Parts: sequence; structure tokens; C-alpha cells
Amino acid sequence: MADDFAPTPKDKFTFGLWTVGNTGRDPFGEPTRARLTPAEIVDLLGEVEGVHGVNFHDNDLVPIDASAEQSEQIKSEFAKALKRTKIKVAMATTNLFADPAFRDGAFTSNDAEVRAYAVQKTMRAMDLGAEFGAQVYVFWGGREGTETDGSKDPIEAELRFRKALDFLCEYSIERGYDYKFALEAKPNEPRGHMYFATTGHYLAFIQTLKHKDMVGVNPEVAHEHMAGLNFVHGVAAALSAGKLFHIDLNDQEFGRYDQDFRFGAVNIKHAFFLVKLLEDHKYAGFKHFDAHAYRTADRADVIEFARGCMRTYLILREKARRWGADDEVRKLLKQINRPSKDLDGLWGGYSRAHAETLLGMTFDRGAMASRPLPYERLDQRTMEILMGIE
Ligand code: GCO
Ligand code: MN
Ligand code: MN
Repeated sequence: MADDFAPTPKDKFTFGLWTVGNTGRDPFGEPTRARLTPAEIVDLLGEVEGVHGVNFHDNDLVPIDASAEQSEQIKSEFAKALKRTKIKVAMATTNLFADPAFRDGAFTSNDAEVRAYAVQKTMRAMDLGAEFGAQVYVFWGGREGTETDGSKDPIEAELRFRKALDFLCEYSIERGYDYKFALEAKPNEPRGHMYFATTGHYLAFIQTLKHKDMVGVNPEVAHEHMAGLNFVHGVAAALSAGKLFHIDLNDQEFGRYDQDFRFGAVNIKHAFFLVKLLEDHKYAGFKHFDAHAYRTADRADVIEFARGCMRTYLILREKARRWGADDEVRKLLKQINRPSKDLDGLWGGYSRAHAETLLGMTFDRGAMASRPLPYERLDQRTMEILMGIE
């Protein structure tokens, strides 16, 4: 029987080397899975089937202390694995958080030498990404933040971050890389408090950049849920600003540590409205599963984890189609929307005549307040569609 939910590269699903390559190490315990080479991770993704691309931090591919010879060797094996699996490199990024040199931040560090090193490391990582055809370049400021706000003036920190981005935009332009930069917010972890805590912070910040057209956002489900926010609304803000350049899909219980669960594993209703939003508004970028398998998983289960992320997305895409075609949903949507071109036109564009007409109108508050809004029924029908009741 044909599988309706089998992904294809056209779906633009991607995984980071650090996601399916995650070894299960956590703050309390040692790895539970063997470390795979970049080429072995690409082969694993090939086994998953239907994956479009792979993403990497500079040091996922080439360790920070590799010699020139080792680096060439790793890159050549990685390139061969990409060729045999037909997997593409979609996005690249810089590891500006693991090395102790970055213990107090990278671009926002108080140490000018660390700041210069962070910019240099990013330029080199951009070169590496471009060598493999990456189109998107993500910035996640893992250590950009504080535990004590006595340590840094947050306005000075923002200024440093802005200067770094302005410089790196010029570098990308000068080298002809054509990167789209995508800024990824997170409220905390690993720092006690991270700058640019939400996608909304970044949307405002982007407007202050020299090359704002080439910079957008990379929202992540878990990060906004850690902050107790509605992720769908954050993504909608990015979409309507034309700034959704990339997306990190995973799942997360509200208020917990950064769990990075399989997409849709926790809150199927949020995941449904997210997929519906992305599909309704024809988001055409990469869909990156920035998640990892449970610490208990072995290699076979890691493959199931990766399949599960994509399968859940495709099932929800089908559910969104059914929701839109459902007779009862359609009837309810008709009932709850009361369009009027005349009324909307009155305040859709300002004129003194329109203002005066509007000022002169009387409104029947009682009638407005008594029109039915059967949202209980709408939500129950949504849940039934999600639970498979036709
Ligand atoms: C996290 C982040 C990272 C970034 C990655 C790409 O919580 O650790 O989500 O996985 O997405 O570093 O920049
Ligand atoms: Mn994350
Ligand atoms: Mn992420």
C-alpha cells in the first residue's frame, strides 16, 4: 500500500549533524550512543529516506583543533556521503558557545579579543558553509547573555551584536555568498538570561541593521514554549513581516528545560495550527528538525525519531487540508465571520469624510454582544479531526 505520508526532498525537511548525531550526553550523564563521523550521519539520514538536507555548525564538521590535513580528509568524506545519498547542505552556522573562550559571550563578550575571534570564526564558518552550498546562515547566540546584569550594559551588548551582524552582512555580500541570515532567539539555557529572548525581540532588532533585507529569523518551537509563548503567533509575526527565513521544529513541555523532543511529540494541537499556518501561507523555506532522540534510543530508534518528525508534519498537513474542507468547520467559519466592504472601507484609508461618517454612526452594542460565536463547537470539531473522527 502506498504511504501517503512518505516525505520527499521536495518537502525541504532538514536535520542538523548535531540532531541525529546527538550522543545522549546530558548534564547528569555520559553519552549513550556512539559518536558518528559527519559522513556516517549523512549515511544515516540517507537511510531515513526523503530527507532534503543537512545542516552543520563549523565544528560539527571540522573540530575546532583539527589540522589542515584532517580538515581536508573530513570534508572529502562528507562530500562523498552527500553525493551517494543525494542529500544537500541547506544551512550552516557557527559554534560560538562550546569553547571556554566564549564563556561570557561571543559578539557581546566584554573582551575585545573574544569579540574579534568570534567574528573571525564566523567568517571562516561562512566560507565553510558556502563551500558546501549552504543557502541560509543561522545565528544563535548561545552564550550571548548574562547571569548577573552587573556584568554588562545590555545596550552596549546590543550595539556589539549589531556591529558584528553589519560587518558579516558586508562579508557575505563581498564574497558573493548570497546567504540569507536567520537569527534564532532563546530566553535562557545555557545562560541564565539570554539577550534577544524571543523572535519578537529579533524582529524589532532587524530593523536597526544596515542590511536588513538579508536578515530574517529562525524561530524554534521549544524556545518560545520555554518562555510560555504561543509559537504560532510568533511565527505569524515573522511571516507577515516577510522575515521567516528558516524554522526550527521540535517540541517541548511548557516551562521545562530545553527538551528538544521529536516534532509534535508533546502538543499536537499547537503543532497542528503551526503546520496549518505554514501551509496556508505557503512558507517555502527549509523545515529543520532541531530535535534529538530520547537518551534511551539506539541507532534504529534514532532513525524512527527522524522519520517520526517528518511523518507527523505530513500527517498534520493532511489534517489541515481536511479541516479546511470539513463541512461543519466551513459552516462555523461562515457563521463567525461577518464581512462588510463598506464598513471596513470606512477606516481602511483615512479621509476627513470617512472620519466624519464614522464619528456620526451609532452602534448597537447589545446586538454585537449577542451574536453567537460557537468556538466551543469549532474547537471540539478541530479536536475530533485531529483524533481521527471523520
Ligand atoms: C539550542 C539551539 C541550537 C541552534 C543551533 C543552530 O537550543 O541549542 O536550538 O540547536 O539551533 O546552534 O544555530
Ligand atoms: Mn533549541
Ligand atoms: Mn535551534
